[in-house]
Amino acid sequence: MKELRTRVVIVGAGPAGLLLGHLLQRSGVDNIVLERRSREYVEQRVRAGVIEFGIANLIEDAGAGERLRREGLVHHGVEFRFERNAYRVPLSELADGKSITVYGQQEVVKDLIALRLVAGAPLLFDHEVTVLDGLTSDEATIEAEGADGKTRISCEYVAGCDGSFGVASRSLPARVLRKYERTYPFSWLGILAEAPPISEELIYSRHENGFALYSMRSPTLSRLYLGVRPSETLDAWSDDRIWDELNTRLATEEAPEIRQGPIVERSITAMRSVVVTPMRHGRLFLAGDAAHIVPPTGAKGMNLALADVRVLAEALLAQLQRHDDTLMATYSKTCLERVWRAEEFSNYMTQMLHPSDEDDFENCVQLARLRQAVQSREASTVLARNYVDLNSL
Ligand code: RFL
Ligand code: PHB
Repeated sequence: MKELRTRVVIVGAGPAGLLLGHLLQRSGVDNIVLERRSREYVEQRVRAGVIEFGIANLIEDAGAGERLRREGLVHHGVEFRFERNAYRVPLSELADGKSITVYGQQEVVKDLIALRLVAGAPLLFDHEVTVLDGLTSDEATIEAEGADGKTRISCEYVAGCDGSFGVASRSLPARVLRKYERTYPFSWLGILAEAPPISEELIYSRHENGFALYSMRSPTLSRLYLGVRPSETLDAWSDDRIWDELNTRLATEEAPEIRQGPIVERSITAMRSVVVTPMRHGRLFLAGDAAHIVPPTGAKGMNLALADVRVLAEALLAQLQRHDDTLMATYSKTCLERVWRAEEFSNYMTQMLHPSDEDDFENCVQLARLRQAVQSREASTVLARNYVDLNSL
């Protein structure tokens, strides 16, 4: 077995783990990032696309925003469609001039990997962490398995940035762990299509047949989603059926039909809300999806993950450089207040936009909520502020 030592072991090279590794490295704190997948896999994994105002600044301040600023699409509004009408919520006007940036999560990941490789900092792909030990003793140890055998690393702290169902959250002892969960009776079928977007802004639509979302990645790539039943599989969704359903659900009196193009990626994702507490146990800190999942309707998952890292990097640096552990002591509480705000907003967006198959009372309430969201300045201001910058409010 190979034996290594470092100050912080980071489990997972998603946006959370990579940003944390970079922020620590930049301040002179040695760390090792371990990722169970290959570099190609994590760089191609299509996921989030909306970056909040304050999180785009965080990425830029970290020195990783050069391509994001050049290629990211800045949006000042978002559209809601229901009952065949379209309503624009002027995000920037309602949220102190702030905007969102549409830039793929895998592009953020590529940018952070490139920075790390230039710095020559250790980033071990194809290494799966299997054991976390010594979390409440003088030294933590982790074990990872790779093609070249096993590696054991001793360290002062472990950052569990290993996504949902990861080994890190499973290492919290049952007596301290509390998990809050909700599953929704929908999944999202997402596609990436080589077709120019039909709109300059995102469109969230509620139709009797279900939810639809029009998003994009670039002037030539569209990203679209359909709300489907959790039991559905991709075999039941031919390309024609996907496009027909998108056209039906996004239709208004005036809107043009969607531009179709080759579908280059497709997947179905279940919708869940999960919060794992506490986010710290001894030498272990959880960040990102390892600690919490939100349904994607609020576009908050990656933003939440990076916002955790903003707090965690500061807390670790205070301890490792100045022996000040006050920020570490409050890490879990500080993050969870924001996490629950994001859970609430994501739940609100989800419940407002996904019609129920069974409950017509619920459907009428949803429409009342949507009308209020787009017609009342107070309601649309709350929505806009949360959508644009919840994690930095
Ligand atoms: P990640 O990105 O899942 O990264 C975790 C990494 O850990 C690795 N790993 C391990 N490595 C070593 N040893 C082990 N034992 C390991 N176990 C796991 C994994 O391979 C992986 O590389 O978590 P992170 O960094 O916390 O980032 C969270 C985000 O990925 C997630 O919240 C977002 O993608 C959620 N999300 C969205 N978030 C937004 O902010 N805006 C959006 O518009 C948005 N849209 C979405 C989304 C998620 C979606 N899906 C597919 C879940 C749309 C969708 C459809
Ligand atoms: C995306 O572009 O992938 C996206 C946008 C908004 C969401 C979720 C996903 O709410």
